[in-house]
Amino acid sequence: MTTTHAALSRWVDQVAGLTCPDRIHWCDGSPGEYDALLAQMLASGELHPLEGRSHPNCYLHRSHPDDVARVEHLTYICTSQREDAGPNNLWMDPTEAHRRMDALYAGCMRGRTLYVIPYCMGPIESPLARCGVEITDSAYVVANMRIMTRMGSAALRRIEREGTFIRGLHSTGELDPERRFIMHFPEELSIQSYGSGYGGNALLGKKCHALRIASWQARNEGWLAEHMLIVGVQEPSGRTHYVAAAFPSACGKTNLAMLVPPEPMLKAGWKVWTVGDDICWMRPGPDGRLWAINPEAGFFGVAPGTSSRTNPNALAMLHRDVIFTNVAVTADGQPWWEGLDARKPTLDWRGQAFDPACGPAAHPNARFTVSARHCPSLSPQAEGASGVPISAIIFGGRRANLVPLVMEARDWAHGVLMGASMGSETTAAATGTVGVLRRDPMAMKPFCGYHFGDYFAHWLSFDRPGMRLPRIFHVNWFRKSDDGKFLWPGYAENLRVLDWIVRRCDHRAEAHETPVGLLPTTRDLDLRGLDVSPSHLSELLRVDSAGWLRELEQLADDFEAFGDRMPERLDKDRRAMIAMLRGEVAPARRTAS
Ligand code: GTP
Ligand code: SPV
Ligand code: MN
Repeated sequence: MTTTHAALSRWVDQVAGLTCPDRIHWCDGSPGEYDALLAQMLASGELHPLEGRSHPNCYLHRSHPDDVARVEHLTYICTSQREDAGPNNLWMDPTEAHRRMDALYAGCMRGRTLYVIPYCMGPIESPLARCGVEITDSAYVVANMRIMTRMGSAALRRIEREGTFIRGLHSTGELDPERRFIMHFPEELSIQSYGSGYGGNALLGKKCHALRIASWQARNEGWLAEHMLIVGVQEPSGRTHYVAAAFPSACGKTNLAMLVPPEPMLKAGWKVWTVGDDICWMRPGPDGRLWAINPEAGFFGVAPGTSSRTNPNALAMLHRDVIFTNVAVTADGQPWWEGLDARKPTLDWRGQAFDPACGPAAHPNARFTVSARHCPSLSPQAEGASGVPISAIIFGGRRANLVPLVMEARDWAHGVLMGASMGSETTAAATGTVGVLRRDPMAMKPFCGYHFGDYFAHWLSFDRPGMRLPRIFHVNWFRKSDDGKFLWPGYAENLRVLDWIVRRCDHRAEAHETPVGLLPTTRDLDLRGLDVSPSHLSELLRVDSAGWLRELEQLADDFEAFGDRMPERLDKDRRAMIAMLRGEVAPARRTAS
């Protein structure tokens, strides 16, 4: 297969001239091609077979031990003006970045195959979808891209029809952390990645295209590209509200996206439909609502913690047609990770005999790659060309202290402030220290392809006549007691919070005003059948004024660091909250809407 698209054909020739591959393969996305790739990787040892009766067509990939997560310290935005990348990104001059990358790419595919992967982010017929072409020398990347995107001939036909596409060039290189870069050129609509074969560093359709480059395009074109799951929350009446939620990496998006209602709510007729688990593209429709698609076609989910108790829908997908990365293996060849069950694995994620003294058996950022078609809760709307209308946007982080279980923003601007002030403890999804609190606005700190000040201003710009904007909420499933235990049971029980949220959207639930936002009391939540002590519940819904004053004062420094492009409105609202917390303005009243 080649192409009628002259510019694409020229680019492939030019990359081949630089990288000197032995072979060039244009990916058509067919089942036969996938099978051949798997067979080749099994032969080369890039994949290991798993037990075939319990896990048909499931394979294990062990990445290089130094290449197990995204590398934020090696990820750059290369714009002609440094200021456009903002203080939230590492920046490199595009000429310098190209010089470095060309040097790394020179001859790097000798002895290897150059794969050309045409792909579409979003349902292939959707006007909200966008295409790209990734060139890679990794068969593992091709196999993952086939699951995660609409890849192959149909995408190529769309690219030939439309003309435009994002150019992504990836080479595994030597997997040397000293020779590793993930470069983005938003002005050229291109991405260059070298030296990592892992997830978000190498599957360029995901974080590089669908967030960093897409967020840049979205700003220019009046839409939003966000690190959000999308779910349909169906009430017993049959009414479904679509909700988008931004939580940082490894903070619960996949789990919320696939939630199975707790027993009493299941019996009452509640149902949660999965549209997406990681990325959301939203655009105002003619009706003024935000319409959202999931640009992905599969899930690249965190394995540790996934069990029949926490996420039965995910577990149900993990028995066939899965690529596992960096999980452990049991004596009978089944994939295993911490939290799955009480068995003991024999091999750890490195492929060595498991020794509990040497750390967890599965890498904390071990992942599964599986097609969305296998998801038992997949929404019938997930393939819809026009997307789904969003009723509520939720922000949330991993906060052991201070931040209540749920609160609602007073208005859109206050919601933007809630998103901009999000903090979360770092996780194993990126290399670096785990468990450190950092500011992660809208869960986009690692993914916004431009200046955060401009990004917040873009968010604020949606508040204009004719728009019917979603309500904005903030949640925290991760509050801990003094003895280090979670106060809230989380997982399925999070539906009790979604219930309040969707009733708020329909003016069917009460809330009381506090300086930090609108909160429910225990009476406003449906807590029937829930086993949480009254003292824990009141702690979860308490507003700690002294703690919030400290938080909002610290926020001033972070906002200042974002520089003079920060919209004044956010700081004005921040100061107004401080005034309320100090009792200079009284907020307390009850509201039914
Ligand atoms: P990325 O794919 O990295 O973007 O992560 P994600 O946001 O999809 O996170 P995911 O749902 O995979 O959850 C990450 C970890 O948080 C897993 O170990 C989960 O078991 C855990 N987790 C998810 N939801 C909850 C919850 O409600 N409460 C608690 N305590 N843990 C949760
Ligand atoms: C994340 O880190 O937010 C992920 C995994 O979803 S990765 O694809 O590596 O970005
Ligand atoms: Mn993610």
